[in-house]
Amino acid sequence: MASPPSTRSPNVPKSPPLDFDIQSYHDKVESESEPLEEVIERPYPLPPKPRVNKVLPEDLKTPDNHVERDPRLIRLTGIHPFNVEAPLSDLYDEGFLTTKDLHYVRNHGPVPRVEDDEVLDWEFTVEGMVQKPMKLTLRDLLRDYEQLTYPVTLVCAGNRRKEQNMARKTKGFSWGAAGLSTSLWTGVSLGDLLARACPKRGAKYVCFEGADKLPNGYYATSIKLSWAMDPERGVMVAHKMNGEALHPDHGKPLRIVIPGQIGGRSVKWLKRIIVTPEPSDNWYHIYDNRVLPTMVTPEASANLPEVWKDERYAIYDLNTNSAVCYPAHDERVQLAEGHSDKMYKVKGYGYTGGGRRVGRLEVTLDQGKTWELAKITYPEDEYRLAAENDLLYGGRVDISWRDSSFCWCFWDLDIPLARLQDAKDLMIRAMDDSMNVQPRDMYWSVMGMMNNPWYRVVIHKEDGALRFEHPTQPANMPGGWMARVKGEGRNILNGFWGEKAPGEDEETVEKEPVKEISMVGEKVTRVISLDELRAHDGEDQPWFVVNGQVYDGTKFLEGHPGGAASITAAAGQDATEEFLTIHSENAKAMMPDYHIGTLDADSLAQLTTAPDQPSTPDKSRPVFLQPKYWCPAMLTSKEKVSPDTKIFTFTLDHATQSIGLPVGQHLLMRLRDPASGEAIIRAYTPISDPADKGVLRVLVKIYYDTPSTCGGRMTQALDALPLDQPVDFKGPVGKFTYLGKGRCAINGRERRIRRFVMICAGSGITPIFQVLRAVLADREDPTTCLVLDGNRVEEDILCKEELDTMAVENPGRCTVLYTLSRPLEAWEGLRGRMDRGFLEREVGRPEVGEGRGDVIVLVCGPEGMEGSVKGILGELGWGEEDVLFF
Ligand SMILES: Nc1nc2c(c(=O)[nH]1)N[C@H]1C(S)=C(S)[C@@H](COP(=O)(O)O)O[C@H]1N2
Ligand SMILES: [Mo]
Repeated sequence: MASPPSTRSPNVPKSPPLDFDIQSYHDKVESESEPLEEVIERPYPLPPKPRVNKVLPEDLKTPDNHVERDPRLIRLTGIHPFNVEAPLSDLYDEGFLTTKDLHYVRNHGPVPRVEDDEVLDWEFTVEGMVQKPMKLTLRDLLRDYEQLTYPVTLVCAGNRRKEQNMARKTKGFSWGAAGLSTSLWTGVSLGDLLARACPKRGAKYVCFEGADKLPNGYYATSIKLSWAMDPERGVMVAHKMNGEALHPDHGKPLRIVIPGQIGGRSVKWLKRIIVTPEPSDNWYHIYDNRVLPTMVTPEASANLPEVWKDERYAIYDLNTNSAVCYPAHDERVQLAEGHSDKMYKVKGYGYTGGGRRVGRLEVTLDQGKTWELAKITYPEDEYRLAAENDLLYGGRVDISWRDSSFCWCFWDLDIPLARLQDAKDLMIRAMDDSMNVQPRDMYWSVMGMMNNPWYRVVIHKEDGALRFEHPTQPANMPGGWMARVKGEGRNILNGFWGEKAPGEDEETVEKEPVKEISMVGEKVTRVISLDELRAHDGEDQPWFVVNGQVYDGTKFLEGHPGGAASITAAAGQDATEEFLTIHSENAKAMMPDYHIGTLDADSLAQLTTAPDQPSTPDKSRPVFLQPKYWCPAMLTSKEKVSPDTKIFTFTLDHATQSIGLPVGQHLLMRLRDPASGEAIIRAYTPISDPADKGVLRVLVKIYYDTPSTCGGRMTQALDALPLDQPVDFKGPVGKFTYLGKGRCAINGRERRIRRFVMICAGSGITPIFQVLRAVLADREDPTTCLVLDGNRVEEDILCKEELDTMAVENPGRCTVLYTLSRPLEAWEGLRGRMDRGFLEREVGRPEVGEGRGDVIVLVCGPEGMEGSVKGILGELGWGEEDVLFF
């Protein structure tokens, strides 16, 4: 009888694995496996012959320009990062084992580059709560440990997510039903490795960290130590896939492979194995691969760090799932007269998790009233027949001792065409040996993971033929009954796949109107190349791109509320992300007027994948802010200055680096939504002194959710951000600059003034404060300032101490008046809102004659306040050119 790998007796490796006289790891692979394959009759399948691929043209401009790929793969997240699945029929047609060519790929970022001659020297560690921490190379792993080879199906937790996205948008991209693949993996039992390191008492988890550095750190996650040590679980540290060294997309040179669990735990490009008492605290462990409760909306999830961190919502074992592969989507089957007894073989795949096994697969043709058992085949079982000493790719295959199942299975059922013709649809469901059965209805959740309702294929009868319609097509590909039903205004989640419920009256169906603002000019047909676009990357006739459309920003230069700088900063560039996150529906509705053409497809691909900034921004540069690209600064402290306001301090690249923000201008701050990775961008004016170096301080009022209103996405995400995390900045932007001694620049035009009236409310003080401080800091500046600051209660007044000090120290030049709408009795200052009476009294009418134009009113506050101030000042005779809104 064979025995499991020697997990608990680490010092006696079973078969001294490969007698390694390592010349080249790659030569080894060939010389070892090929002759054997010819000689031995193996009772189990071997992988199909892989193709020889090239680096694809679309990858050349990306950091993955060293990775050879198969062009059949469908890209799910644009060109980069590489997230792909094969066309479902192609995947099925390869059979039980998938080649590297069609194996799905899930890369959170660029693929680490490892040359062939570096592979054997690849170092990794086993550290943390172990008695013997180890640092070893792949060479050591090959030489000192027993090698194993067995098939494992990897499945991304997002498999079939497109269906969830159709029902209701989730925070994940749209996988079809081909987000899974099976390979023969060769490597070492993780249990063997850990046993040699001797985990200490109290150790409960094993964390894995990859070499891919991502926006929120290295990719890492964890599983339970007991699983890692259990031979039945089969967790492997793998260095070969289908007999070849790992393909770069699949972890070259070393990865974890965890059978029965979601792919997300199988860390690629493995650098560290860390034994810990707690689960991983890595960002990707917390904010990815979770099924949050179904009522948590995408918006709410952004501000629920405790919910994300709740281990009960982390996914480990896969759930039960299945899909139809044939008939394929849009397949047609001719119905020949008199041949109604003809059969069609319906077929597909099934899988489940945790080493369990699919025990039945059932087909219904009447929407679940009756079911029929399909035939199941389990090719994985053929490997259980391998001879005791069978070596494949240098690894022992023998798994006769193991009971668990690690792979997908196949099902098929012959159905008379006549029956298919009579049916509306065909559905499949799987049940595993724990009797976990796929549900009829989807469990929708924020990340759209583990989607596994009955897989439904609609049957259409057209011109003497049957046409089959799958639920969706991957990525943004059109097609599928879900899109069709949705387009008819019906609700996919009504329990009847969006069809009319029995007894339902057509009238009662509420249509969801689909409303989107068009940003393209109807008559615009011009096709624009990247070269033409790039010719307009300056201040003269700036062109920019949103959603692949080209806009001419020239006419915006003067009137743009964000100032000319934000247009010229976008010139020649793809501004989609910034534009869409900053602008209102109204702004979007104005866009057709400025639309001049469409970027051709190649140009767009180049533009959107070109790194938008130097890959290593020069950290020694004297000025932090860059107008054309985002630069990160570390959040190093948060200081509460009022019940809902904090000062966030960011550390710049070095102690003498200046911020680079002219007085009166703003910067853009970009955060990633913790859940989706979606960008959130807002403009802020820092509270830092422009002369400060090495740090940037931003005062932010946090708009918390209340029972009746949704708070601010940006401010809550910033508040939730842990310390020592990077935040991106870009700038400056803004139409107003204070040049000193009464000189201002408005939209680039200079103007001299004698007096500022500064009207603000709440955190609107920040841009005002910036200008006020600059005026007063210069003893020779004769400009006078009147600050009118409106708030609800005294503790809402921000920077009050600083403002009071400024007023006391500059009696002739600075007056600060606070007014409170809900003051306590003890309040001695002004009372009431900044209404007409107040403004008439404190600001008055503009001077006429000689003094005209000597005064500028700066206004900053909530939208409602700015609107009413604008109206009142207009009535008092102030011209538009004299009142500036931040
Ligand atoms: N280092 C690293 N490991 C990783 C990932 C990653 O982005 N970086 N993606 C994970 C996810 S979500 C999945 S589904 C699998 C996909 O493995 P594959 O690309 O080899 O199919 O890798 C996992 N391991
Ligand atoms: Mo995944």
